[in-house]
Amino acid sequence: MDDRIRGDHYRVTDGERAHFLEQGYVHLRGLLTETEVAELETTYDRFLRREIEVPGRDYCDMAGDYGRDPEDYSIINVMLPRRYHPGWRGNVFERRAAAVVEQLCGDGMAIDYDQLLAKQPHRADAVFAWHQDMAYWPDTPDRRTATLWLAIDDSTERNGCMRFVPDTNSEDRLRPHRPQFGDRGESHALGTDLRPDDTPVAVPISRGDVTVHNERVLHGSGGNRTAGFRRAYILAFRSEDTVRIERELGFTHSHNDDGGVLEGVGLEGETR
Ligand SMILES: O=C(O)CCC(=O)C(=O)O
Repeated sequence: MDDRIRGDHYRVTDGERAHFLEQGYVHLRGLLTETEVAELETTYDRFLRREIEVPGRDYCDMAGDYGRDPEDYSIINVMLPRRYHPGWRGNVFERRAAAVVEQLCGDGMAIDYDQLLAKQPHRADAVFAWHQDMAYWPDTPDRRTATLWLAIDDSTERNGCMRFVPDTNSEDRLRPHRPQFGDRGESHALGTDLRPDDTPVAVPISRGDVTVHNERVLHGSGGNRTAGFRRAYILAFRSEDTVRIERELGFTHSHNDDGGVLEGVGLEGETR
């Protein structure tokens, strides 16, 4: 076993922490062992086969509108798996992720939401538009955020690994975003255009590795040009205070909530 792992703990180096704080993201190798990933994968695939019920729009396509036939989804998005499968709460990914987040962000952090994003094989259109997560979320005083993106499959440039534009987290203003597939009642995805001087970095990672990013770094991913799935399991942590404020607003990250989409948040013309 990797000497960075001790039970639920995973040791983050000073260099990795500095990379996260300065560039807005970091790649952490071997957060989970093969045995640990394989155990999570069993439940993950039950979600994909729809053996675990996920109601309404919490099972949707992030590369199309809500009306798309599930058989034709390009990026299967399962929102809030721990809500629909309580047996996942407290799993090894949640525990080890919490240890990472404490080292990157300090204490008083909580899971805000979890999510599965699976790109179907041979789907050039399984493109996740360039965005900053903050464009989707309410503004709150405590902006600490760490989103862990766990690779269930090796994630490569050919199957659509994560790409980041380093240091965009330190820009004063959020970029202007717009809905990608109709209005926000018809699909969830928001996107923004790259600027000529943006220099994206592709971050291929192995099964069991994570990338961790903050709420303001610009990121996205390309289509899947391979014969296999590109499966990711995501855990987003924000401060306990922020999560409390979100819930008071009725914002739970469920696409089924009335408060699931905040009108005007992050859209073109808004400055924050
Ligand atoms: O899985 C992807 O390709 C994109 C995920 C993403 O944007 C996120 O987790 O914030």
